[in-house]
Amino acid sequence: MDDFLLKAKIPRVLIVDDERIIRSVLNRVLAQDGYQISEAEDGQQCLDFCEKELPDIILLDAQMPILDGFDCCQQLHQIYRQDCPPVLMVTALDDEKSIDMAFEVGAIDYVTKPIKWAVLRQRVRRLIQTGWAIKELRQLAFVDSLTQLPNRRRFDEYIHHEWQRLLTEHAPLSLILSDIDFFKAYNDSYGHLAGDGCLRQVATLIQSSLKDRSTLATRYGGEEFAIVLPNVSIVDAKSIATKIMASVHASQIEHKFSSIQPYITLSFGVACTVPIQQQSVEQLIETADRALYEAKQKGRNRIACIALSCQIDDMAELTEGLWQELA
Ligand code: GH3
Ligand code: MG
Repeated sequence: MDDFLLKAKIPRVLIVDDERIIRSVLNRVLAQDGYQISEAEDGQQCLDFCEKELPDIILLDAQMPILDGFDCCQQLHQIYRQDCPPVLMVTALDDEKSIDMAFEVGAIDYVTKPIKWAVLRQRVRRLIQTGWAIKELRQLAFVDSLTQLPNRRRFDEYIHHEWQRLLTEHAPLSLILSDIDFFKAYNDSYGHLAGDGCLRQVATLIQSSLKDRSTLATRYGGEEFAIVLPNVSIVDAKSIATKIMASVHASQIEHKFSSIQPYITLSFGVACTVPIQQQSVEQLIETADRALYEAKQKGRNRIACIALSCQIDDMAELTEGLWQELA
């Protein structure tokens, strides 16, 4: 087995080709290198497989029934974005247009049939290593080491990306800012290490209250968390904040030094808008921050919502015009 394989988990290779004979030859050749190998017969089966487990590399045929390699590759990138496994196109098509199209839809490399096995094995090995290295770098750059949540840098990247996308989709973007109440008193009384543990616990509770793949919970800074909710109305964002609040309440993390309850509580600021050119991401963040400030002012352990602009249905559900709070 390759020395790099001994250092880490065994890479999973997904072979996608409608010809059984090609799949079985590729399988046999790559099995020599000790990979775990899975097979799919078309683009749709490839997407279905990835939903269950993301492989370390995908060897993708271009011409297949049901969903071809180009469309499949494009969809993989749309769904998994920066987490998309490297896609190596393996195909009989070697005309300039096909090659250009493969790279346009996000393939990382291209191998033409008839396959030169030694070249293919080296490419697969190199692409898996590169994919791992990129993953590690992203982890260092975009994940908060204390809570393991995505960090502020990732928040900035994601919210700007989603803003641009929803600007053309004319769909809502919600943001929840949440802050632990009386956390200074917690640190001062239980110690900084216990404070770190509490932050980890709260981060886990937030993360486990969220289901949608496009929702991103991040550590915004200190004891503050930001949750980006694309295509989510203010009413639904408020429900999600309520769910997190209930989950934190149910876990009863002791905080005898809080002025409101003997347990850890959070305050929430929820903001929502349907992005338009005349507004900015910064305005949405400022609005959520203002709502959070209101929640703190009105006694903490509550949710305040401000709609920067939102759908008519949502407006009808909000009392006091643009502003609502939940105790
Ligand atoms: P409020 O209810 O108004 O939010 O009051 P607060 O005490 O929570 O807010 P304040 O801003 O006064 O204090 C926040 C505290 O969070 C102070 C800081 O030491 C602590 N903190 C920030 N980051 C960390 C961290 O990474 N670990 C630990 N243990 N504490 C942290
Ligand atoms: Mg606080």
